[in-house]
Amino acid sequence: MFTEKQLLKAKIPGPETGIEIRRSYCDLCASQSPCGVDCYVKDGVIIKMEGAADDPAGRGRLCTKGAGNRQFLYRADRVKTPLRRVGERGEGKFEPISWDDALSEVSEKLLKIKKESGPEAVAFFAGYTKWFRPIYQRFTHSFGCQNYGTESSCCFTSGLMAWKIATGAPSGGSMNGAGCYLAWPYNNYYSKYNTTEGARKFRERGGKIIVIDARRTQAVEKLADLFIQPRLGTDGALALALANILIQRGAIDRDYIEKYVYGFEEYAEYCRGFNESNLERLTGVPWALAEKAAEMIAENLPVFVNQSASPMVHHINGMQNYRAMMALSAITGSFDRKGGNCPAEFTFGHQSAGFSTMAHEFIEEKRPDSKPPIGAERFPLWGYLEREMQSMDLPRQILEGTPYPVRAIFALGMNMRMFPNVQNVIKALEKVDFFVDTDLFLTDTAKYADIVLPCCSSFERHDFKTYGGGLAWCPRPAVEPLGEARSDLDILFELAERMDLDDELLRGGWDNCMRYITRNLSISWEEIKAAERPIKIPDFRPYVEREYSEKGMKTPTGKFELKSKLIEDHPEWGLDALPTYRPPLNNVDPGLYPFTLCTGARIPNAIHSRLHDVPWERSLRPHPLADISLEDAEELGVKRGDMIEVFTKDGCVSLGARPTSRVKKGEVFIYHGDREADASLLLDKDHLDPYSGFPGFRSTRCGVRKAAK
Ligand SMILES: Nc1nc2c(c(=O)[nH]1)N[C@H]1C(S)=C(S)[C@@H](COP(=O)(O)OP(=O)(O)OC[C@H]3O[C@@H](n4cnc5c(=O)[nH]c(N)nc54)[C@H](O)[C@@H]3O)O[C@H]1N2
Ligand SMILES: Nc1nc2c(c(=O)[nH]1)N[C@H]1C(S)=C(S)[C@@H](COP(=O)(O)OP(=O)(O)OC[C@H]3O[C@@H](n4cnc5c(=O)[nH]c(N)nc54)[C@H](O)[C@@H]3O)O[C@H]1N2
Ligand SMILES: [Mo]
Repeated sequence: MFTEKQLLKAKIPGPETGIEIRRSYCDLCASQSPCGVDCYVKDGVIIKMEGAADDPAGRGRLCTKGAGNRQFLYRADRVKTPLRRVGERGEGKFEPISWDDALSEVSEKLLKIKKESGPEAVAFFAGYTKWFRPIYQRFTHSFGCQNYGTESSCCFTSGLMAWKIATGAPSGGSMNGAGCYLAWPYNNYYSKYNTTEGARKFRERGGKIIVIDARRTQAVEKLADLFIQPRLGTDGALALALANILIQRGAIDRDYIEKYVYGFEEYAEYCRGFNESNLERLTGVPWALAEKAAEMIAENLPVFVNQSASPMVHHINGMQNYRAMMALSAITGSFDRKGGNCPAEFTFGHQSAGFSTMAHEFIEEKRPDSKPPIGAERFPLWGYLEREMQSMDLPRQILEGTPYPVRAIFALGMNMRMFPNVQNVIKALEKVDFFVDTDLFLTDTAKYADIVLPCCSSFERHDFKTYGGGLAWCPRPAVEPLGEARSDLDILFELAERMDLDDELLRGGWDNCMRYITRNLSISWEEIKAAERPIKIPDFRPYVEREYSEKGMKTPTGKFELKSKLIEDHPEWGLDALPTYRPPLNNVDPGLYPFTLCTGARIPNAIHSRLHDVPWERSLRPHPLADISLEDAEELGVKRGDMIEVFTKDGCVSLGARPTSRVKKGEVFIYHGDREADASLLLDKDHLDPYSGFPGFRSTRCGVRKAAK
């Protein structure tokens, strides 16, 4: 028998120790369908966390980031009360205030600005965090404007827009049933660890994997049957060349194209321009390798194309490159069949779970007839398709006041380094009349706020989650919120009440909203809420092959549009209807800036601006590093760990060099959330994709030199 002391030391749950296991989830990255976590709770404190074995997403595992959750949650510098700024913006001097004072001040100031300058003078922004989004968007609408915008202005949406214009729907599907997985690009060992098992099993079953990545990554070593390494941001030219080879060799699905594809002839003609004579010059990829890839695709249909949320679209030509890649799905007849990319519908937020909810109606019901959202004029395709703020244009609009002035920002978790050119974002934060930020920590961004509201982590709140295969779950708090922290939604509901918004649902709180959102289901909100674990929703409808194609796609022509009718019909937008290719780099002197900079390729131990201050995570990479090629390191005379400077026309950062054979000569890779070597300082505020508004985070001309001692 063990003594109580031994049991406690081993953290064994039970009546002897008073340790209880409560199920919660990690909200660090996959916040749509996150990894379940078993929290070992003693006296209201989480003393241990483990991946929950029966969880549909994590299946018992936690990644490098997830393993640091307890240190993240209990960081000593959690903000525990609302704060009011008493020093200069950015200085970091605040005084604690009561919730009552904080929320009165927020509602009074926002209502005053609304009265003086109209509801559009307030921008409602959210950073990475996604769990509250449908409710937050409705909140913005009920306030009277459409200036709801998020981190999705530079993540995922550009690809989503590409699918929407081609097929009228978001894309789902999986490699189950595929012959070939086009991992373009894919390094989930770092970015989405819980999905790598699926790729490994796919390959074991005989599936072929082609990894197309600007670096030789872990995924290349573990999974690739074929590896192609194009230069950064040149993927569009490669995709068009692959299409050209497939078309020339007749390795396409004529029948599918005839029935379901629009614009094929013009597209095929355009693809002819990407051939043996220019491919290597445009992309760095030898023609023979492209031929090999095309053969592998043709011999292993259907092909499933990876839906990368960022690397493909973090370029000023990103959306067009993405369209060129997706086109391969259509011309090979892989679209809308098992093992290919399939049309899907969002269930809640951006998660497709195979059943529908009323989330869309919930948001749209209160959409006001207000001025167009920020960025809609500058990025008309975004404005047309997304109908929310293109947040990349927020700093500009604040500073220039056109097409209308913006005087206040209300933010849930804003990180100014998320945007290109943080210098410019700071100018905007200094200019606004009122800035509220809600966060767990007093971040460098929150230091510019007038009021900081303390919010809680996933372990301290209720939530609603859905998972592919028709599952839904309503996690409950594992512990009470730290200090006076509140959940973001509780803050919004209380503000709705205080601002007297004309919205019964919001003023009725969480259950009221969720009852509305789930009211079309044949299971009640109360039943979903009562379940301890994710449960199957009876309304789940399995995917039916080719049903969507046969019914007619939700595009102007009813077909998969290789040539966009929508863009064709709007010549005033100045955009191309075909997935045309143009080079990614900015127009500065290549003599001064001979390298190409990629900021943001994921590292295992950080997520954007988060986890850098979590000791376990930080210990894995104590100082910011730049990956450069062995050849460049030699030419620059730098060894591993030597300090180098990476500079652009906008700024300069110093960081350690990490010479590696993974990287191509002439390219430099740095991470983007470090405050000591802030990638955002290096980026041009106007280096943006005219189709989507997405920044060219991953292809900017730069210089590199050895730092003076
Ligand atoms: N240069 C460069 N920039 C990039 C990228 C890149 O690759 N390169 N990637 C882009 C992409 S893809 C993304 S998704 C964005 C990331 O978007 P960011 O918004 O930069 O993401 P984070 O830094 O993870 O989180 C922002 C803040 O949210 C706070 N937070 C965490 N949980 C909560 C919560 O529950 N409520 C509230 N209110 N706050 C919370 C965190 O403490 C943090 O301060 O960055 C983009 N920016
Ligand atoms: N650990 C960790 N995990 C994360 C995040 C994090 O910050 N940290 N962020 C989350 C978020 S918000 C997102 S959006 C996802 C992104 O997840 P992923 O899509 O996996 O994105 P990355 O790791 O940035 O890029 C994948 C690969 O793209 C390559 N690459 C970069 N630019 C190009 C290019 O122009 N062409 C080609 N062919 N390859 C290129 C990089 O070398 C890299 O190996 O990760 C999520 N998961
Ligand atoms: Mo992202």
